[in-house]
Amino acid sequence: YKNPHYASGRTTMVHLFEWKWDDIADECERFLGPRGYGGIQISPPNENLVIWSRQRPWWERYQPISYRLITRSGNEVQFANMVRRCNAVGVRIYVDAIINHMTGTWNENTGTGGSTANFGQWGYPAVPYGRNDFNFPHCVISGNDYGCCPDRVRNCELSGLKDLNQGTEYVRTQIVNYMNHLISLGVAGFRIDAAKHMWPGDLRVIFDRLHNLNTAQGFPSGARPYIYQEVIDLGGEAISRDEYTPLAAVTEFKYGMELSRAFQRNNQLRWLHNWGVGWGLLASNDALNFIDNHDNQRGHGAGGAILTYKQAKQYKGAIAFMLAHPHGWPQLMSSFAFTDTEAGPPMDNSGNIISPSINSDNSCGNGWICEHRWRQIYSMVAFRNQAGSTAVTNWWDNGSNQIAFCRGNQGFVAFNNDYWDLNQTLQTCLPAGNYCDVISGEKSGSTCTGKRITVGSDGRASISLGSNDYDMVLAIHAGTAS
Ligand code: QV4
Ligand code: CA
Repeated sequence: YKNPHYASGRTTMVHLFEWKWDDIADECERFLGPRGYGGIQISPPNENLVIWSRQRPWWERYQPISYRLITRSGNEVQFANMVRRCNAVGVRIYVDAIINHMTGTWNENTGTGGSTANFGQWGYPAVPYGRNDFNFPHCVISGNDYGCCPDRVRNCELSGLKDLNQGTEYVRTQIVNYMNHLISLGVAGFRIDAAKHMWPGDLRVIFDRLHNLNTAQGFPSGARPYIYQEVIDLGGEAISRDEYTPLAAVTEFKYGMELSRAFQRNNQLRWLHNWGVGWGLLASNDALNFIDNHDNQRGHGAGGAILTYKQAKQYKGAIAFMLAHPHGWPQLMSSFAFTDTEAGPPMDNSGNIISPSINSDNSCGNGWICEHRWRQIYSMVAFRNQAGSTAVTNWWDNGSNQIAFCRGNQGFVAFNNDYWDLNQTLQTCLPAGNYCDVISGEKSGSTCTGKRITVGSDGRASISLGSNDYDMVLAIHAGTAS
């Protein structure tokens, strides 16, 4: 369950938070496929409770009312189309699977597909689930429980969300059927929402009953779904990520927390010389790495000052480091703009999501940030693809916040997060020639719109990064030679 089954040469997925299926299909064909993206995490595709009383917050999608594939993002026909069109251009789809719970208790009780619920009876007729399918006696997780009581974290309600009992055969079957339905439609794997709140033994049974990936959609025969479990483990809790790595991959929340600290100058970049397990991170193949996710970019989930699109220069620095460094499997966040941390995506008065518009400079409009379309970000996806399995070599630092390293003889990257300029002759490990920096510009045809770097026959080049430059990163790779 730890192989994302990317198409050959691809390495990176992006979370297209709250995007509609038709728009994702277009985005695969016009941008993600051609730019070398490996996959997409989509918002939960199953029917959720409609919560008008809170102006249709983004988090209504984390309150399932059935496993029918009908949401604000689209219906089952649109879903199947998206998966097929994305797979056809080498981009995989990973589903955010909400299997720990159903809805909370609300006055409204209708779903995005018209299904209803009877909260007082734990009744979800469109599955169907009833009282016996939920943990009993009823209890709600409190903050203290995380420190002491794994049984309460797993058998009580997370934020009042009705807690399914995955220990029963019936519940397991409903969940497995839902996930196998998605596999039959061609998805490549799953994010397991709230995995910490389920027993590892129950998850193992569920994972082992999943079908192999659909060979008709280009997967090799015998391929198991890629699974990454959402377990927030920043240390100090009764439940550890290590209980889940024997099953499948795990979200590595320490990754973005530490890099956000460093790129906000609360730690020096030079200490990143042994980034990886030396920092207490998960083993590389176990880790789904990211800087921000849809929760912590808006103060939900794990706390801490996480970098987001709102601090663009530092954020692009942290993202570039993540994509330049070989540890783990990276995931990018693609956001809609927000100030209200509860607000849902751009929508019209009827609650329909408004599609992103695409500007001539590749950026998005209509309230969508589209970090994945920022040149400094998509160019580093190409850098990572080019670097492949090469190691970090020739680490250099100035004893402070200026660092540089090579990826074998495929790529070279430098960072300047100091208050003074970087002007150094550094070893790039690349063959002699002219290269185009993919951060300050890009190579288009035979011209370079960014900084031109000349690598000598000894592999060395003169590298400049002003402290007031628009970006703090410089990156060249074998794919940008001229
Ligand atoms: C409220 C009260 C409760 C009360 C309940 C009574 O707060 O104390 O018991 O009413 O019904 C929303 C509201 C929340 C409300 C709840 C139930 O914010 O106030 O409870 O609904 O109706 C997202 C949001 C939550 C949201 C939830 C469901 O973050 O705010 O709750 O969706 O709509 C821990 C977990 C981790 C989790 C993280 C947020 O270990 O697993 O918290 N992360 C994942 C997702 C996240 C999602 C969920 C889990 C739940 O990434 O987006 O929560 O599916 O760290
Ligand atoms: Ca639970």
